Amino acid sequence: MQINQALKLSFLLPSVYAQLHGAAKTAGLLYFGTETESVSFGDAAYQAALKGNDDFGQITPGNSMKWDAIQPAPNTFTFTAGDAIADLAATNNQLLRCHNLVWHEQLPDWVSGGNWTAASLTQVLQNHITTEVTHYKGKCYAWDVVNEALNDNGTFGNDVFFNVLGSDYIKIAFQAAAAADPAAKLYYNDFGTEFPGVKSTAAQGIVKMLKDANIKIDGVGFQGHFTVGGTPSVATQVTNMEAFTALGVEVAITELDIRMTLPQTDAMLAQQKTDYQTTAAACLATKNCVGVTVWDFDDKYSWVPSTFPGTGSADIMTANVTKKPAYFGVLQAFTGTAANSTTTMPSMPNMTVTAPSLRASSSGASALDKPGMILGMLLSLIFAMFIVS
Ligand code: 9MR
Repeated sequence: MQINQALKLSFLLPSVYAQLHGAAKTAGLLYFGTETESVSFGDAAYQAALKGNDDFGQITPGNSMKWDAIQPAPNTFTFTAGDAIADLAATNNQLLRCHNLVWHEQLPDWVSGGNWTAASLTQVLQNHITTEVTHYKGKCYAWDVVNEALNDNGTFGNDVFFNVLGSDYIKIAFQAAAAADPAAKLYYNDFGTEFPGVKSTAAQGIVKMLKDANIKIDGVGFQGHFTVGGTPSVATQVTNMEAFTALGVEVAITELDIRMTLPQTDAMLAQQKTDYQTTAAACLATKNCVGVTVWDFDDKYSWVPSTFPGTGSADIMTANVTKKPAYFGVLQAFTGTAANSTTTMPSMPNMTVTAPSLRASSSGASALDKPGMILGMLLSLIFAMFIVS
């Protein structure tokens, strides 16, 4: 074998790291991750994809840490399902985003239909948050403390918390969470806030309200439940996210999926690829956007078809764990490879030079500081020397 052939081959080896989480980290993000749930525990192909290949460095429980799962009856706490996801993250060495503490959905009737005074509901809210956050203390990179508090027109939703406590319930929730686990990043999480408008402005108002009251809030999550062809542009998403980071919080894409009207066509899959790439690139281009989470990676477990009948195929892999064009759209956003390529083997120059230049890294670390990349380069060198000798 000629030396130049050996060197060419050796450059392919680090592309083992060019899977989604590895590529996200190399580009300067903290993680690429996915929502998951225990319904998939017996699915060997899914579990292999979840933990293998360096695709997912972070997981979020879809349901098992929500109020109805954790405290279905007054003072009856059931952590079994949530613990299973926390244990999975630990086993797979994945970051855990914990989701969520206060939301008007998946809230048991004893809370939503209770006859509360401000004092009694405050006590219930504090007890729920303190007990749950304490239980998972040290395990959650972040908590979605309050989820979807806003209507589309930017006013507060009329749930039991707002009706009894006004917007103070948000302050009470963040204060309780901060006291129970000071190290966890505390997030406000919502949808329809991914682009400038009244709802995004109102979400910025929540950040300001907490900051003005000296209450800890660390981040804002943009869910990103988009439709094919309806994803805001990179510039729109970056401008929007920067309005939040300017307030002193980090941001993340927390529930990305991009649905289409069925049956799917090649054209829609191609547009979906562009849309995923757009959103991943927007996070990468935003200083202090820490990561991207998809709301499951495999169409088999998507919430979309049952909620929006006639639509689906919203995830980056098919129901039999085959990578769709959208997978490669995300990968290309992180590696800086050509938008029309579907290769899993981006070249070294693109990984080391192009991708980091896309992002003003909050950590200031260059791609060459990353352990995975260094290991990859060492492997390449050893491989090249072996072939040549
Ligand atoms: O994925 C969740 C699904 O299994 C539940 O049935 C649904 C109930 O509303 O919640 C889904 O997750 C939601 C998340 O917690 C908050 N943002 C919207 C998500 C999709 O509905």
